[in-house]
Amino acid sequence: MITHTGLEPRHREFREHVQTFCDEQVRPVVEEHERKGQFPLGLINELGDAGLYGITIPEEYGGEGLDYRSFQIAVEELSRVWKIPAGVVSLSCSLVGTSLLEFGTEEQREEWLKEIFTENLVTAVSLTEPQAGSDAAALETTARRDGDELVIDGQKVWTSHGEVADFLIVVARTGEGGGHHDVSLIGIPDPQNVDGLEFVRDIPCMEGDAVVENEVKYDGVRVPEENIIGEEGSGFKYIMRALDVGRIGAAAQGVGIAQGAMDASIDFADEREQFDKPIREFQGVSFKLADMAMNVQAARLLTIWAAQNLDAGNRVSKQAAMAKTFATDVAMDVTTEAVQVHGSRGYSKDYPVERFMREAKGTQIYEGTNEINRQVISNHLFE
Ligand code: COS
Repeated sequence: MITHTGLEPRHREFREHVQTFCDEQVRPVVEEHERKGQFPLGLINELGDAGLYGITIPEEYGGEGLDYRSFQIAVEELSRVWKIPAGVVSLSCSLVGTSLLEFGTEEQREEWLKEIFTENLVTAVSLTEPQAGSDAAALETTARRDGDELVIDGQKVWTSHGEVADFLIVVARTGEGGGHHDVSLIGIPDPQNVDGLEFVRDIPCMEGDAVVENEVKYDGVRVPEENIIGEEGSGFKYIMRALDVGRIGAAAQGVGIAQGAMDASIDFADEREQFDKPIREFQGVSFKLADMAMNVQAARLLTIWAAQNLDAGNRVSKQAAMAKTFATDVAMDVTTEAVQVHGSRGYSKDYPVERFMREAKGTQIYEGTNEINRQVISNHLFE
């Protein structure tokens, strides 16, 4: 049965559960963490205890065994309050979860995937390099064989959660072929205690200091050759496939951020009075709110469509790119207008909308810039 909210009862209950979690565990800690520039490590355990970490990971590997529709709901509702925990959930279920679940060996799933989601471990993926961002296949980090070990050398940037991660996947070249054909994914457990692996710095970001984005140096890092995830040389396709899922996560973040900014704008426009009436009675404000409502709902429906396609077992490169691009562009527009509706208060840090605006900007860039995602969409139009 579909309810008037468009949610099946199980998804409606799940959404209420996430909202309760956000009210009790996330909302009270956002301000302090943001002010101190502290990554919310403690929240990850609480997410796990509440069944909100390994959402799409099968129960046999420590997850919740839920669908991507639930993933979309959780990431959206968390982002509506604070994007950082939503980003942790999204990355662990998508880039890391998908890579291990779909392409890892049974041993890797048993050993790594299960531990990540049983112990609520923080995960990271080292893909982007200074000269290989949008052109991901141009990466230069190498993993050369030495006996039954791999020796990894290179430099990465934008490794989210790197310095707090308990498990990391590095994307590196394991052959001489060039292009995307000799790229492999390599699992590195306990990356904080690996010789030659250095988290050089936490890149200061527009989003704020609580977010962790590392520059990472790999200087002769040795791991067993069994740490290659799935087939050697297939890593580029694996990470592209995982990025399809990650882009649905980014889309859900965009929807949540936009919804959070819209909620705040509605409250503010109702309370704030100028010229003896609430500012929502001025068309200059009320039309902004109407546009926000239309665009947020359109972005949500596109994201749900992408998630449902993934649940149906379809390849979702086009759908995920469409949802990601549209929803994150909406997030940027809505948050910018939300600051405007709040006037000078919106420009201050006393209200949450300036943070939503900073959060929105990142979503247009990570998980593939919106320009690259438009390229992915248009490529699929000619198939
Ligand atoms: N799922 C499965 N396979 C995929 C895929 C996907 N979503 N996307 C591409 N592939 C495969 C292609 O089918 C192709 O395989 P074949 O060699 O068998 O034909 C191979 O991967 C290479 O694809 P393509 O030629 O399209 O690769 P490009 O080097 O042109 O790169 C883009 C494509 C630009 C789309 C890719 O580099 C990209 O997404 N860049 C952005 C990177 C990004 O999102 N970074 C953010 C990281 S956040 S951790």
